[in-house]
Amino acid sequence: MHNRTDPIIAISSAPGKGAVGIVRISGGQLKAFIRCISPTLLEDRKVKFVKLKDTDGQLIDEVILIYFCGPHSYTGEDILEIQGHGGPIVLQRIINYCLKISKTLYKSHNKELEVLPYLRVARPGEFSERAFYNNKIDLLQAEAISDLIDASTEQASLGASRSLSGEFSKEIKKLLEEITRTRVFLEAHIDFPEEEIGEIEIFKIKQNINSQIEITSKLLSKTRNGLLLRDGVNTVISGQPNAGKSSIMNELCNEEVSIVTSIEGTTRDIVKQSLQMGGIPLNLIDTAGINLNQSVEIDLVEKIGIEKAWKEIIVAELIIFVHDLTKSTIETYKNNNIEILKKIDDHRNKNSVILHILNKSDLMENQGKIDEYKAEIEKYYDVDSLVISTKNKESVEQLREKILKVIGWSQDSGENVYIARTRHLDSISKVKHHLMAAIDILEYQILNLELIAEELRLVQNALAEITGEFTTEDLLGEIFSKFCIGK
Ligand SMILES: Nc1nc2c(ncn2[C@@H]2O[C@H](COP(=O)(O)OP(=O)(O)O)[C@@H](O)[C@H]2O)c(=O)[nH]1
Ligand SMILES: [Mg+2]
Repeated sequence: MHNRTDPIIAISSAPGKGAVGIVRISGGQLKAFIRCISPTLLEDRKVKFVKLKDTDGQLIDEVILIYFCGPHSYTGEDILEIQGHGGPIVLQRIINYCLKISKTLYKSHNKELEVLPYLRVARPGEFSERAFYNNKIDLLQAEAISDLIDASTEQASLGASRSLSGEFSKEIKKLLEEITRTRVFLEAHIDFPEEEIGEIEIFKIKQNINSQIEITSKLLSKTRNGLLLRDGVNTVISGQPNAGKSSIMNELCNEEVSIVTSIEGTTRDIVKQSLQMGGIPLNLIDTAGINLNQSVEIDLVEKIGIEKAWKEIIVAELIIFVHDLTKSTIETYKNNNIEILKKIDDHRNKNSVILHILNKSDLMENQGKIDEYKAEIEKYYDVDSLVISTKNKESVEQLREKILKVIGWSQDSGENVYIARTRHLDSISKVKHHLMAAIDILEYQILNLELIAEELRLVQNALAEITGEFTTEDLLGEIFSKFCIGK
């Protein structure tokens, strides 16, 4: 376990080559160190041009130094940024030089001291971890920094900036304050039982908790959206051969990523493509059509393709199941769909969603037949479905809208969504659960203030878990270890 106060050093710019590269050092006191590498003293937040020379006098690089005096820095400690030329070797040489300098000795009060004892290379995320422990940012903001760097769509980037600016934290803290107030009110009555709680007080507590449940529900749906923004949706296109799966894949991707032919079994391997839909990252996977028709000979390659398709279905979050309308009156076709969908239902992730797409509407002369099949499907599977034709741009657009709808993305919330993680969703769900339990005690059980107060305490913990005030060391370690080095 590394010490949390050791000075740390790392390359903070992106790996690879660039015009400029940045080495960053953070530590409690960097003044003595700076004196060794800069001929003159550095002022807080002022830049200085320096020729960095190795101990043998060899020029390492011409650099710019920027000093941020703690606590007014990213980590809350002293920070020195060394901006050199952006090559991996030269930046590594700067690091090696700093590590060497840190071991040199200087005299102070007739004692010989190391310039910067314990300077070491930083672990991933260690600068941000320090910022968190020094109360410069809370955990939500620290995570937002990492998410901002990783954002794969503009919407995700906006959502991360919003979290980083503290908007998400503010909502959590406001809810926490409300709950604390209700709990204090309850505890006062527990501590002084002679002041018996009256009808009016109970009504007030109930009202407070109900309004907190309402706030939590809104927060929950916002968080779900934030999660979509960050993690995207693993989407598998499935169905029997020739239904138009690859055509749908190509239309959604706006390019020919999958081969489309009228020959059954054209798609054998899985085809993956990442795209964004309304700002949501979608990992789209086209698969081999599932062939149950025993009379058709399936070759070994197609068989492997179908096995791969099943593996993707099992982990998918959205399954787009494509029906071929032109076969909607063929009994064996329909029975095969029933059998495949039953198997999908048995194997899929519990939280996944199935979207039924009825394709090739352009080939149907009789609208009545389409309506009939749609009604049949919706009744049998108890779901909503969408009729499309991949040959028609308008219906592909409807498909896009439908996908966003079934994954739970509400367009209007796109404007003020915060980026979120599964752990936030879990904690907010916990908050709602304990608030409901508190109401349950109030309404249906013998009035027990201690039990209600206990539920509210659990709510407080769950909220504090989100901002990092009440988060275990292990979890914190895990969160920061996923950051990039130098951040
Ligand atoms: N007319 C028409 N043909 C389609 C439509 N969608 C797909 N097809 C055709 O159906 C055949 C099979 O399509 P494909 O996308 O390869 O199906 P997959 O086997 O499910 O991937 C190809 O000849 C496509 O051109 C559609 O909406 N209308
Ligand atoms: Mg295909």
